[in-house]
Amino acid sequence: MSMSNANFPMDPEGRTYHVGIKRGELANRIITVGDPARAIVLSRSLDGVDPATPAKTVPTNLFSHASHRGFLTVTGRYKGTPVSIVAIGMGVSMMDFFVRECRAVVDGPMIMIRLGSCGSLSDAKVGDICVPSSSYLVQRNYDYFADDASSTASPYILSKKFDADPEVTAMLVKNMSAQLGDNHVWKGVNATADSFYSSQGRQDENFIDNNQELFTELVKHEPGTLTLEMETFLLYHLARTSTAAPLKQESRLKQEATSNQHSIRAGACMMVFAQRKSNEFISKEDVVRVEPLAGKAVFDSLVEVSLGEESELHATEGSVWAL
Ligand code: R1P
Repeated sequence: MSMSNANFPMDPEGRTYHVGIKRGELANRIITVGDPARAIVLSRSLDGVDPATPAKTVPTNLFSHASHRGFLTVTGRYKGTPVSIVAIGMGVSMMDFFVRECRAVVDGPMIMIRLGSCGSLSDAKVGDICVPSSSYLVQRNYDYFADDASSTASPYILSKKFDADPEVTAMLVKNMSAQLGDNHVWKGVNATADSFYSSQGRQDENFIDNNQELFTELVKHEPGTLTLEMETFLLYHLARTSTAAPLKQESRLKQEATSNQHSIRAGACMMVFAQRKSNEFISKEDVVRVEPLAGKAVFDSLVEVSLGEESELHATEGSVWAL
């Protein structure tokens, strides 16, 4: 398919280049996951789904679109409210494609909540849920490893923290506790790493990583560090740097009145898959038990948060959830 506009490529139908969605296919309330299989599990909680739908299949009453770059979008309703699920794969680059391309095809305020998996640096056990109220970025310092490196800089660079939306975080903690019990829900700080291995302190004898002291450095940088994963920082960062909601023409005046607001509210929660202190990894049975419960808590949070009157600006006519 030919694209136009090198600055923000779209096809003649208005589909974005990577996520592959167009106006009318995406709700302004989105749950984002890494694994497409998780998106399909979560889609079973949406309204009107036939419980006999075969596993690994998107229910036929929902809209779904799989893009050529590996993004899967599912749109339907939860308790009557339009919601979308978008599986993005792994890493901050994929989060960047997701947030920017979804923002480009929806009018008005949006809420985006990530339901991911993570490693725990704290006492949170495999199968527990962590809800980060903020996140920082851990980047491999490539220059440190250069042949002519002369600096005494650290092999890993740790950024400042960016915050989640406090109301979304509180809602997630409340709804996760209702699904899984208070003693399985943890609140704290997340570290998003730019890789799964070296920047998360994994030891690999095939490479020079100089990461033996990384966990100590993370806790020194931010004592509340609970978790390590690969996307949340960028979601919080882009929400914080989003400009005022792009509204329909008739609402421009209202937009001017609220021009100092960000158009995206973000939150995240992660299931602990890897316990980095005990070196334990989650069982398949625990994933099957926890994923749908965590998904319901996120959907409940997505639809309970008020986006204000602008959230009704979507034309449901011509949109996939009006079918
Ligand atoms: C690594 O295995 C992947 O799992 C975690 C990390 O952030 C990374 O994307 O999250 P997801 O399960 O959401 O993909």
